[in-house]
Amino acid sequence: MWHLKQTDPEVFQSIRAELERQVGQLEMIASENLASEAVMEAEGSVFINKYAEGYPGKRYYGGCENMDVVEDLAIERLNMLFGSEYANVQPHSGSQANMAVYFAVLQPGDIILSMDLAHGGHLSHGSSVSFSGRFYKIVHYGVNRETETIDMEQVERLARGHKPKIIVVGASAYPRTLDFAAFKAIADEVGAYMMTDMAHIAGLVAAGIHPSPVPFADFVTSTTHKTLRGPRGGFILSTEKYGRLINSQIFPGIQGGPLMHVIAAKAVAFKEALGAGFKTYQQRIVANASTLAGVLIDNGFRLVSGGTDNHIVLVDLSSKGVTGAEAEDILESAGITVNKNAIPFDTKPPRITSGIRIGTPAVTTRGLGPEEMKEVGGYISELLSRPADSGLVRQVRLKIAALCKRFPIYSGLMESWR
Ligand code: DSN
Repeated sequence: MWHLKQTDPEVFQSIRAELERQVGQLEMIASENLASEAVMEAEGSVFINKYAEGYPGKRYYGGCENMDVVEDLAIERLNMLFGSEYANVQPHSGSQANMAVYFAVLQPGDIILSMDLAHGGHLSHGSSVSFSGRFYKIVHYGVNRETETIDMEQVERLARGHKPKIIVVGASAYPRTLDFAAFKAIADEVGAYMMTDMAHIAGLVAAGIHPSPVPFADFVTSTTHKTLRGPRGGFILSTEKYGRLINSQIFPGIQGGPLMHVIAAKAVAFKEALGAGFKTYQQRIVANASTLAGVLIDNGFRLVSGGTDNHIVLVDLSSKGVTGAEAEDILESAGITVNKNAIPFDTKPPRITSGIRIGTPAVTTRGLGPEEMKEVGGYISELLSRPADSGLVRQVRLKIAALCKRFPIYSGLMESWR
């Protein structure tokens, strides 16, 4: 990184400090992961210089032959990964993937039936502070107060009563399996489109660990950087029938030039996901989350829905005398990064919350397994049971540092950023 070090020492120093932070702590934010060096090389390549508005073979700029090769590769690999007919790999993010689907099939004021953000949904599924809540009429379903799993009777009742134009299935803080067939039956009954936003579980779906929405949903959207472990970005899957419509809504509908360096990195990540070790990796993510959940329950913590089927553990801290915000700070001081998260029916505001969301994709990428999850779960339990004990924080920090040394990441990068 000689050039950056010479020309911009401030930015060089920030990136090196971030590398050291990622190397020296346990990343347990459920939506984050550790992309491979190959993915990062593709994203940091000369593709960053190129405009390629349009689609392969139909560009508005000259010199796009290498762009076409890579975008075609990304599309082919993505369709192979999910068994889909059509893919668009240009969305800059999951929100823009969702926006393109809404723009494709909805008119302003149409009704979207989606999961409430406060129960684990997502901003772009109709939150009043997002474009989705400003352009459309939103009806929310949520989880059952007892089971804390999606209340399918409520979904059915709301769908029959409101006749939504689209039903959105997907969440950002839901630890249980989604029943796509049940949603599809409801969507068909009321004549609604079905869109699944599988951003969180895309890696699990690719590996066959979570049922696939592809056979059921008219549109499947996702990000590429969560369990799928690619660069930051989005994509849309559908059938050929909707291909032209979706393409035109992404470009020129809501985006200009595609980020071709990111599309190159997506292609690399999709190849990795098609590779031999990916299924085992996803199985280990789920096994690690399950072990962590078990340890927390054994230590007296209440988990939303009582456990997990996927990569997410949502912990209710309300009986522990510590808020989600405080827990996030304590764990971060000890070298474990998580995020505060509302639990269903939370009485605290979003910046405080009664819960934390813990995820296992990144620590599993590092190589931690169930034995280490027992160790880490023990530290989390101790820290949150004795939140005022600063000596304990220091002790755990040293243990986490030792664990990180045992499971190193980005060793080559550490050398090149010295
Ligand atoms: N912000 C992401 C998450 O943390 O789940 C969703 O977009």
